[in-house]
Amino acid sequence: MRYLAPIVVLLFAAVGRGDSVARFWLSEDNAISSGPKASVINATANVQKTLYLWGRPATGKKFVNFSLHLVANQTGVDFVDGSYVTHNQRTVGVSRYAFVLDSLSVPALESLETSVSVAGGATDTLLNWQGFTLFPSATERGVGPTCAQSEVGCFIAGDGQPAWLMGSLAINPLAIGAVVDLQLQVGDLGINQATVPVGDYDHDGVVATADRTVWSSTFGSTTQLAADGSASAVIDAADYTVWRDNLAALGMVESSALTQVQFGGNPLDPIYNASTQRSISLAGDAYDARITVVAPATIAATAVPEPGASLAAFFALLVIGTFSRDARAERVAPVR
Ligand SMILES: [Ca+2]
Ligand SMILES: [Ca+2]
Repeated sequence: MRYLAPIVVLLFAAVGRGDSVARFWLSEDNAISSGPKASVINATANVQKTLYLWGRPATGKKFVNFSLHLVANQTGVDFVDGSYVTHNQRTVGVSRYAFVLDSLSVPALESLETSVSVAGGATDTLLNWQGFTLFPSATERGVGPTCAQSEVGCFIAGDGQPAWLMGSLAINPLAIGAVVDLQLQVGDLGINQATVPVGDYDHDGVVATADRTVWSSTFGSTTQLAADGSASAVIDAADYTVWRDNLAALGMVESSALTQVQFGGNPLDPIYNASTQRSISLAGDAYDARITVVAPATIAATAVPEPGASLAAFFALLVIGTFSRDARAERVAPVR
């Protein structure tokens, strides 16, 4: 019994890491992410700022399609038209998403496209920020489960899990004093994932000869672990056996109903079903980014002095102190 508590804690830790949940979050970070979070941002009025969209599929899966909305809860921050980018290069010669255009579907199915709706000429709403790979292939592979193939914009986040840079947009803070909350929602066209079969070391959806090449080219490595099918933290003979035993296995594209999504970084935030809970923010969902618009002078007044300035002040005090001691010495000298 005495070992039960640690085991339960470990189980909760594994669940708490959201292994079965896909995640998206907003951040000012563009080079590496600390992991899922809700960002608190001070933004100077009329100075554009870039926000980055990060994503992480559920463990062992990859994003095939994603469609998101970004909504503001009030006026005061403008989403800059034409600044919306869906990051599509996976690695050299391989895209994350195919270009898709089907104007007959409702809403229109457009890959790597966004549309913006400004409700009542006031509160900005970015609709269908998305990318689609309808038929995963060697050249269009979605966003994988690990940073394994020198993918563009894939990093190990501060929590030790992979994080993918999915997109970016510019915002223009307008109304000084405004505190605007931004929230991500599942978009009109949902979010799909695909399972990555064991032995599919290049994440193209099938266990094939190319995966053996990944294994052989990284044999012995403890840092490039794409081909560590045995999960032993080293590329070894056991990984070849895993590959051989699963040769020709195929990944399965799952329906959006099987995709659970959490936005931001609060583990208590609601979990969305990517099929039935689109275009809504569920009750209790905390903001994904809170933008406080400040006047330029506010930032200057509260800025921390630079080290050089502190050093200059220190030397000024030193000089004054030395001068004061000398003056005292002169004053007391006649008494001696
Ligand atoms: Ca493969
Ligand atoms: Ca291994």
